Amino acid sequence: MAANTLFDGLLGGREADSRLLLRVPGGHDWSCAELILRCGQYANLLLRCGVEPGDRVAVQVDKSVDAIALYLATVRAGGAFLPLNTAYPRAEVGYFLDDAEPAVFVCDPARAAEFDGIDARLLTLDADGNGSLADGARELAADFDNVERGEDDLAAILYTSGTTGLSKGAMLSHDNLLSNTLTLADYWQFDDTDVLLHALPIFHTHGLFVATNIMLRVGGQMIFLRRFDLELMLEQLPNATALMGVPTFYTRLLADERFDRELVAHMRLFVSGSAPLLAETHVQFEQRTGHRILERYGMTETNMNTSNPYDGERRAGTVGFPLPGVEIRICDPETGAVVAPGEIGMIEVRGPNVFQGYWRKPEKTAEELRADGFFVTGDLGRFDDDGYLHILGRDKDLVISGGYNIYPKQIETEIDALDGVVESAAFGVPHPDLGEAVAAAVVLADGASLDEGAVIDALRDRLARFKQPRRVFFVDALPRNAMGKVQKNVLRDTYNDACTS
Ligand code: MCA
Ligand code: AMP
Repeated sequence: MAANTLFDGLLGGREADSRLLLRVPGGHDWSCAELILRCGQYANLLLRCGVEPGDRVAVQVDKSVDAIALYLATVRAGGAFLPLNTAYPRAEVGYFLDDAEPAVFVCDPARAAEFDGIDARLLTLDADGNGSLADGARELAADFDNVERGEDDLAAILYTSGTTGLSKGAMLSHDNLLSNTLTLADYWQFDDTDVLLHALPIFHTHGLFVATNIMLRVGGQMIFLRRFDLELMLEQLPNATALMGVPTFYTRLLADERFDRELVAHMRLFVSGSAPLLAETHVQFEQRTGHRILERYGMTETNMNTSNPYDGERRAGTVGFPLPGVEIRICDPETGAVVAPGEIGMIEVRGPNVFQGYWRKPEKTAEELRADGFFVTGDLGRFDDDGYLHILGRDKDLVISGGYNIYPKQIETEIDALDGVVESAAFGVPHPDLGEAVAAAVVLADGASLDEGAVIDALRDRLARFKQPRRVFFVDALPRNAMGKVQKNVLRDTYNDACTS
């Protein structure tokens, strides 16, 4: 069998492993062997569809075990897996299809008509595993001789927005993903006795490359929920040993009195990431459950960079230490020089986890990936005297809402395009459930009569719901500094309680 770094590292040689891998409450439970069989059929279908090494397979489907099989099939077939948030409307998906030029695009059957006439081969897959993907694969052999792929070959492209407002495809190699999986599985002490309650979406790093890859690698089980559903979470927590989530998971659980010490007495680990976990949530969680949440820090371009320790002190409000094999330095954002110990600066990362660059954007890659291999994260931080990394802000203009990253520029571009709008500024405001939510300040042309509802309505087909402003304010002029730059901090202060009062 030809070597395929990522697939071999996650599931290699386990074709006969009949242990349960994925438990789907109310649905079918999957053994490891069954997953590999389905994956083999999908890989055969992808080759029939003409997928060649390095080709992109773009996927916008609901969370399901079949979607995991499709991810693994793409990797085995030598392709680059390109998952897309199911919340993206046609207009947003169009950008990704144009930019990535996938050989195959898989979407929900209910949305297939929206994609009539696209250049890629169109297949469908619904949340229950039905659609033309399954139909086409059903008669195909499950045996599949992996397409040979080495450490540096492309395994996935994940889009992440930039300050320009347009998303860039972060190219992740087989070894970027596998090396991080091995490091994390070891650092967090996962093994085949673990049962992970999996409620994250699988179109982002956290749910796919952290949670899923680790569990595939160690041969533990996942209880696979379609989404975060509080009742199901409370029902399933007693069956799990570990949970990975964004801070909203933890604040929602804490808001329910049934979430108590007894319910999670047997749990081994709670991991939080993708957005800052408030120190008060950390403290409240420990008081309620006796467990200390383990917070870690990562990015689409780098997978995971730092983590609080498994055995040592998990320090609230910090993201812990650089992971083994990962180097972190703090630099002056202007000059790039390393700052004095304890000083605040730009967080830069180097290691086997750091991506290969942005898809077809060498100039963007050169801006963010230094010649010596350090990646400029756009996050500001400092190390404390004990070596814990604190994230203190962002140099990049970014809103993190419920763990989803939203780049204001994209929202501003859409609002500015509306008739009657002179200019706009989008910014984050505190939100009790989502951490932050998007608000916008808009300057109207003389005589224009747009109101808040009309602006939000106009964005409905243009932007995913989670990116749409929760509040829109009309102003005579945007606050600017002497350089003419919009002062988002002033807007944030002015409208600080827009989503809390
Ligand atoms: C849903 N809505 C949102 C969000 N999610 N709005 C803003 N931000 C969101 N994150 C919208 C819905 O469309 C709906 O709109 C309304 O808010 C309420 O939806 P609700 O049913 O409460 O939402 P939900 O389905 O329960 O989802 C909330 C959630 C979910 C559980 C926090 O967003 C989630 O699973 N987030 C995880 C994101 C994640 O995996 N991030 C990792 C990225 P309406 O009411 O108008 O219909 S990877 C990453 O960041 C890095 C690499 C890392 O370090 O991990
Ligand atoms: P993404 O755009 O999805 O790659 O998200 C990466 C960004 O999420 C990072 O650059 C940080 O700004 C943020 N992030 C991830 N984990 C944490 C964390 N534990 N604390 C604060 N911010 C985080």
